[in-house]
Amino acid sequence: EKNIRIALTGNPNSGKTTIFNHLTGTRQKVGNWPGVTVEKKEGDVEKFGCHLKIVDLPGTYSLTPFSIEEIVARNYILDENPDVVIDIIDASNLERSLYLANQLRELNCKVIFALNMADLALARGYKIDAAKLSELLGVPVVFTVGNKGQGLDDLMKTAVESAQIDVCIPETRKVRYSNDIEKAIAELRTAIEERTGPDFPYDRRWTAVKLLEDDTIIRQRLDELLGQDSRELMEAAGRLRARLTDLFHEEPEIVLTDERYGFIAGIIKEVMISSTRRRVDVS
Ligand code: GDP
Ligand code: K
Ligand code: MG
Repeated sequence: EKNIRIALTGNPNSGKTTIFNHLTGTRQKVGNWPGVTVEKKEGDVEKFGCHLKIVDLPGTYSLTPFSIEEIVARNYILDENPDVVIDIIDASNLERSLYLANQLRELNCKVIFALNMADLALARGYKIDAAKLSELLGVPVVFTVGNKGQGLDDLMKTAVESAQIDVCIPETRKVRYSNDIEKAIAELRTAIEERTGPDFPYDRRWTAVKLLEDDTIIRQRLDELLGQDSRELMEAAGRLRARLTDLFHEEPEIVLTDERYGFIAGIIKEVMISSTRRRVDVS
């Protein structure tokens, strides 16, 4: 019997816990993440002849390690390497959800999207072209209504299938930053490639991006993994950061974030069919 480890991610209130409860029923283990008072929920499910171990990660809007929830969620994905990550997306708030979704894609973990709250999206008159979204982002997409259990079988089937095939998101489907940033990423990526072997645990493009953003946790991890080589990488990253700051008059992490939002806005334009959109929010 095959063991498959599944992690649920998503923005707060996207329906993660609702879906987790539906999937695992009473077979749940509740505790805390090591060292922090953030709740950890795990559950075991037998399905499609597989043993599924499902973990409900803390809700976050991003994987930029600013909050303890973001750090816990990102560390889990980096260290535990789940076979598949299910990102629970609030389909009635697609644009907001895509920032995290896109960061998961950059991390190069295996990810599928649950477009949850499909009922609310429909009630608000949002029509989402799921096939297009899936094609543009290179990620399987399944509609769900978590509190009614709708779509969850389909979701689990897609998760189990994804976990068992060797796919990754093509580079052409990832965010392309502006030329000067791409040049810096390429330079740093080459430097990383020169100093790392086949057992280097992280995606190299992603690592280059994190160093350009001066991500403290990733700097520490590289220091532990690579020693002297990591100091050379930090120096290279420092030079490139200075060059980009000169060019953009802004720190690279700000520019990169802006460009990610630009990429997402472009995706939204292509997948939202909003001619029937009407406001139902009461203010
Ligand atoms: P979490 O913060 O991501 O764990 O979100 P929860 O699972 O706590 O869900 C937040 C709220 O959304 C709860 O009141 C759920 O009952 C509700 N909810 C979850 N999924 C759906 C859905 O597909 N449609 C609707 N209308 N409500 C949902
Ligand atoms: K909640
Ligand atoms: Mg929750």
